[in-house]
Amino acid sequence: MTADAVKRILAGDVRSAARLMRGIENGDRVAFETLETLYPQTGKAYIIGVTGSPGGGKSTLVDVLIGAFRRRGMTVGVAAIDPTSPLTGGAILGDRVRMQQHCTDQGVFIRSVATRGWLGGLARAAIGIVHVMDAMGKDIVLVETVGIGQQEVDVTRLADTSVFVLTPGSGDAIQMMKAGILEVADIFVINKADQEGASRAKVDLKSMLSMKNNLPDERQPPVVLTEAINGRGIEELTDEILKHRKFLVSQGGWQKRERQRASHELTEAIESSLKDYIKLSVNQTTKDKLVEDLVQRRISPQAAASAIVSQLLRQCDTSV
Ligand SMILES: Nc1nc2c(ncn2[C@@H]2O[C@H](COP(=O)(O)OP(=O)(O)OP(=O)(O)O)[C@@H](O)[C@H]2O)c(=O)[nH]1
Ligand SMILES: [Mg+2]
Repeated sequence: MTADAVKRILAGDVRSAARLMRGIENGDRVAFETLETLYPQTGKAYIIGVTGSPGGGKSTLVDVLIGAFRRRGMTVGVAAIDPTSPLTGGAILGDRVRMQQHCTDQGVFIRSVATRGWLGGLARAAIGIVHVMDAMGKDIVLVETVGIGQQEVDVTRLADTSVFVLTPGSGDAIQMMKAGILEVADIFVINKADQEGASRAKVDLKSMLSMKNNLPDERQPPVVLTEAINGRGIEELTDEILKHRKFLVSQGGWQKRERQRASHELTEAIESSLKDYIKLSVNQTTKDKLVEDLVQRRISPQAAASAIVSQLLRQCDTSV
């Protein structure tokens, strides 16, 4: 990408940004180089993660949140991350349709991110796409992911405020405890509050939260009831998000999250560089021979890996 394209992205140009994002999704080297040029211009956007179980209403919620932030004069970027296989790409289409009402608004940029098969690639692409939206000058970047598990924890590391969405009577609570969500989410939303059991779910969740081992000055995450389909509770949710931002800024927590994010990204970058290095450096004949040894049970996978790593380290030693 040219210096001109970088300039256009910084000025908020949608087409250049979309092209760069496509490159990032495809793992294109040039795209990642462009991202490096943009990196010094990032770090200004406020990143909000929206996670929760499938079908809980995250996209509908994001859609109405876009409206709420726009009414408060903020520009918004949305990265809807779809970890499902390309064969079941329905969710992406659904998101596009659902958020279509904003497609003529210059202050909104929506992008679906599909995986290219492996999770590490998804995380890397998602972070890259958030950086591009940040560089475009979006005040708020909303990141939507599906599922309960490790992935939320990862997205939480990426977000300044993480919002966890559950529904009445879905039995998500136990899963959440298992996945450690209670510890990492900043705001809980019980969406589909028009359905039975919403107030009960709120009481249960609040009592679970109060049983956590809170430090005396630790903030209790609020629980907000919403009906995303008709916008009920959205102003309150927006207020809570902005309140959390204020809290982070006043406590120095924003810088702390920025630091965590940078550290996480550094680890990812090291791992991905090492993977690339290993792919390029391990001699195919050596690998084939070790595979044969494994098949014949002459060596264990761990011992084979150690043999390769020692060889790589020796190569490094002689090259410096
Ligand atoms: N009754 C009710 N239905 C809702 C509400 N919010 C969303 N829905 C419906 O729930 C369904 C799923 O909504 P989505 O916004 O696609 O949910 P999601 O969590 O993004 O789904 P995935 O991304 O596929 O995991 C849709 O049919 C919505 O219309 C709500 O407040 N009340
Ligand atoms: Mg969705």
